[in-house]
Amino acid sequence: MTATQLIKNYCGREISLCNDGEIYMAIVRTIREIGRQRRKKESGKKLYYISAEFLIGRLLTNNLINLGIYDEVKKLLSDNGKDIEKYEEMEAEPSLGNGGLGRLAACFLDSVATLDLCGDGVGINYHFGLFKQVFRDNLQKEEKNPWLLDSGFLEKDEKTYKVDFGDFSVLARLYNLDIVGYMGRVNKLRLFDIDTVDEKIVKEGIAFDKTDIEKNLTLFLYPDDSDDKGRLLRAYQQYFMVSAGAQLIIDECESRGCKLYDLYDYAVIQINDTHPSMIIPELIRLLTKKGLNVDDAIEVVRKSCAYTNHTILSEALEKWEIGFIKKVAPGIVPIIEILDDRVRRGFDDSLVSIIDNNEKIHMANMDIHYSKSVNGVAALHTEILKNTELNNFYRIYPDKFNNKTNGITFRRWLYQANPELTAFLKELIGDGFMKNANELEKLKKYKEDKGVLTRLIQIKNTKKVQLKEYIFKMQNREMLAESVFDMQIKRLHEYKRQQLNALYLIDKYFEIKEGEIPEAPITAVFGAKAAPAYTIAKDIIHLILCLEKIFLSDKEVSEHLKIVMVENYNVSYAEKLIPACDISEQISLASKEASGTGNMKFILNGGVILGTMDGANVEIYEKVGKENIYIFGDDSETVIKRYKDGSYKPSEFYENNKRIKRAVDFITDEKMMQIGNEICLSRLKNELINKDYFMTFPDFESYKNARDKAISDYNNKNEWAKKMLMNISGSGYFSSDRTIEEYNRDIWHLK
Ligand code: 26Q
Repeated sequence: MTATQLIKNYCGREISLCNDGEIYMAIVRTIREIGRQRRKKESGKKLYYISAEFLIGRLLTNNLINLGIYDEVKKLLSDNGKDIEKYEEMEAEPSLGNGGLGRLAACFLDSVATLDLCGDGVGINYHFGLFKQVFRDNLQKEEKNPWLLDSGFLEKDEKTYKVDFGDFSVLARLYNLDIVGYMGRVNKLRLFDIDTVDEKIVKEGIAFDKTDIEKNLTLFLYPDDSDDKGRLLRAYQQYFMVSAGAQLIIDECESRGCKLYDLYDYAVIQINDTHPSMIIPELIRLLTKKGLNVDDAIEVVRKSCAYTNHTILSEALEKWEIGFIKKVAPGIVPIIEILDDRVRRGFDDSLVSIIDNNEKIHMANMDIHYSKSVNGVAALHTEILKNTELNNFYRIYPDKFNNKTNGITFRRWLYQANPELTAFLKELIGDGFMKNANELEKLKKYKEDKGVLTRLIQIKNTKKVQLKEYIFKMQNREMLAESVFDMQIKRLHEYKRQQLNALYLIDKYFEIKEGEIPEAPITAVFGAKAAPAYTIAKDIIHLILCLEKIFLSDKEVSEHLKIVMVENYNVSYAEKLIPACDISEQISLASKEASGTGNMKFILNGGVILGTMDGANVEIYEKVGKENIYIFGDDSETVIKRYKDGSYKPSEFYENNKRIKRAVDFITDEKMMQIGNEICLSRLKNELINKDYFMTFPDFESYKNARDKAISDYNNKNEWAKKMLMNISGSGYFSSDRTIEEYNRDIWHLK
């Protein structure tokens, strides 16, 4: 049956007579039905991508595109007087992730299915997911983010698995979501939940009783872990995910013919950062329960697991107190002790042991010893891991370490987010790039073609006008479509340096007040959530929101400089923002951003990067050429050296650099105090002057110069459009199809 027939059937009567809810559900059921038909029988080896986050975004449009029925459905609806956009907007965005790591997992699942590989995601079905961000009194407030009822894509499975915690057991219930490859196969995202969870226990904002595990286990992603109760809940979540996941894997492999001692021929388990690391001891435990001896179980697991590191920040290199794990998952403690004992006997280096002298378990260390592959996510990041952070491990296992530079799915970040640009590219170079992203290079020959460059500018303007209208609708904020759209949209973190961006904007404000008008009006867009317990990050949001108000109410300033901070930045918002961006801010302190993937989405849509030589920016620089990217700031070697010798004194910069002092002092200026919170603002100011751990001041001047230059260059439309074109044509390498082909070639060996 065609999509048209299916939708008509599910509607049960004339489409034009149905209400929106009925039509929405008919589309969803049609997608599910066609998905069912495209599912393939599984045999042999399968990938299990296990992750605490899957930031998949809305599914309706994506699935219609990937099934190849978008145009058909759109026409059917419009023939009946309905606009497809309405149904696209009705879908609640699944709230199952936070940032880059979760979005990467989603892009990977898309590419795995598109490349016709057999592989599922494994994670948790969080009812309220990551919190919903609202702004009140220029502060971030957190609210619950219910999404389950308004999605329709999640399907309950009859499978359940018993998970034994130290003091009680729960039944893990499986839910499935179809992952539809582009003209490819259909895989699944497997999400575990418990039936006893009780949404009603969430009272004010996102506050709830953290001790009532049977009621709260799957409510939130990353519950506040600033106290022991919160940390304990995180440990329960992690063990829940890996125990149910391990049972599912063993179950499925056995049904495909696995005899357990050959598990690695049936499963490859990619561990996404350390959140799922307990799957290693859990699998060993389960295999020994099923009769394997410990030595065999360890070897089987080592050959089945692979670990990806996404950060070198110490906060994310998880360490669990052994006492916690004894309470949550006593069954794996003796296994972890055996694993640690073997390491200690094998290597005379306490830095590579699993359990340290403070009785803490270093999850990454366990991953590295007991998996077959360790990868970083961009060339620079992998080099830093090998040469500094994980050097002791690299010297033991040089062959395990490998790089897999991140990528993004072009289906969502080009075809879906920017149909106007996609259509134009097809016109120019045919549709070969849709299967082979490297064909975007063909665009280079149009570098001097005025007609092509003009069209690129027109498309960018179209996307800017669309965004302007959307933001007006959502936040009642006016934007000038003719201004430079400069964007920094990512998790809020000091190392990403939203504060550096804000200091520039304060400096610009002073320049304007002194009559120095920017060469083009500037709209600085921010989108960022701060972890609820991350005080300084919330202070930075407060600063940005206050600046937004001050600039807006100042007539001299507002026509030249505006800030727009979007509320509750998420994947759906990103799809609207990215195609409309002129300058993309990728300004992390060199050496700190493992890769970044937003950077890739921007260049694919003709946004020009203003950034440091960090993460994947380094590789983007190589692909697009130095005239087409604005690089500033100290490089990673300088930064690493400065940390080592402890020579950085922010107060010296503050005292000696007038611009820096003026901008920093403004944080507690009278104007700020009138609308801001004194405690937050003083705290932030002090932090900068006395600590500035992520070294914003040393990069300030070169950042200012580079940003001013970019804004001035923007005025030369033709030259700017050339940069856009070179960015688009150099972006093919950053397709997640390329990344997944490399994972499969080097690690997974599927098919
Ligand atoms: C750790 C301990 C306790 C609580 C929370 C966490 C925690 C939570 C989330 C640690 C890390 C994360 C998320 C990390 C993340 O998103 N990393 C990003 O991964 C992207 C994909 O590889 C990279 O492109 C980004 O550079 C990296 O920041």
